[in-house]
Amino acid sequence: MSKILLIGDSSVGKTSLLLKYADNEFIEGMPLSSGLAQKNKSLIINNSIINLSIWDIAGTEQYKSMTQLFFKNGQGALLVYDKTNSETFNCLSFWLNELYLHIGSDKPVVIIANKIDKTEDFQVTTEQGQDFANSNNCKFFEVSAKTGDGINEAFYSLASQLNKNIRFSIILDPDIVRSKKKYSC
Ligand SMILES: Nc1nc2c(ncn2[C@@H]2O[C@H](COP(=O)(O)OP(=O)(O)O)[C@@H](O)[C@H]2O)c(=O)[nH]1
Ligand SMILES: [Mg+2]
Repeated sequence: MSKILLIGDSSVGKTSLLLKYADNEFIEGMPLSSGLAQKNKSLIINNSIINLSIWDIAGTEQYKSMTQLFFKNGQGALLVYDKTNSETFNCLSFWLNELYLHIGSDKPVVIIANKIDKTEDFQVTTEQGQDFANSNNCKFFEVSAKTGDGINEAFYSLASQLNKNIRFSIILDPDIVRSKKKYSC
């Protein structure tokens, strides 16, 4: 089971993305949630099953006390902003820094621009989002928790990077590296 985190400013649509992805549900004007939510979802990548445990956090007052529990053993994250609210885009660096502090800078992060169904209200261009993602070595997806557009692709991307990380950690296992050396030198 790989624990992945949904993170980003309040109201960007983190809980909506979780509900849409895990349960195919969308609630218009969803009441503000608080506390931790968690859902499991499995997907198949290259013939192997990846089990995701997806964690969502809400509520600014409670945020601090739940921080440790939320981040603990996080293997990667979906960092979400709202394409119709540039303030949430401007906070991406803050959240990225939080992630790196708590789960390490070696973990995959996918940047998500949500609410692309609200085409009249865009405040952040695709290029701005893509540039931010590129300069931070992250993949980038534009999605809508309302229509479902792009969501599977975003989660699949993160899951496949977790897969690679697992492979890397096997390849880089010092014992294996040592034993390889023994035989090849
Ligand atoms: N139109 C539209 N509204 C959305 C979308 N995602 C979330 N919302 C709405 O935005 C508000 C905040 O969403 P929520 O999931 O609670 O955000 P959170 O605070 O990040 O968990 C709710 O009223 C949602 O119904 C989306 O993709 N499109
Ligand atoms: Mg929420």
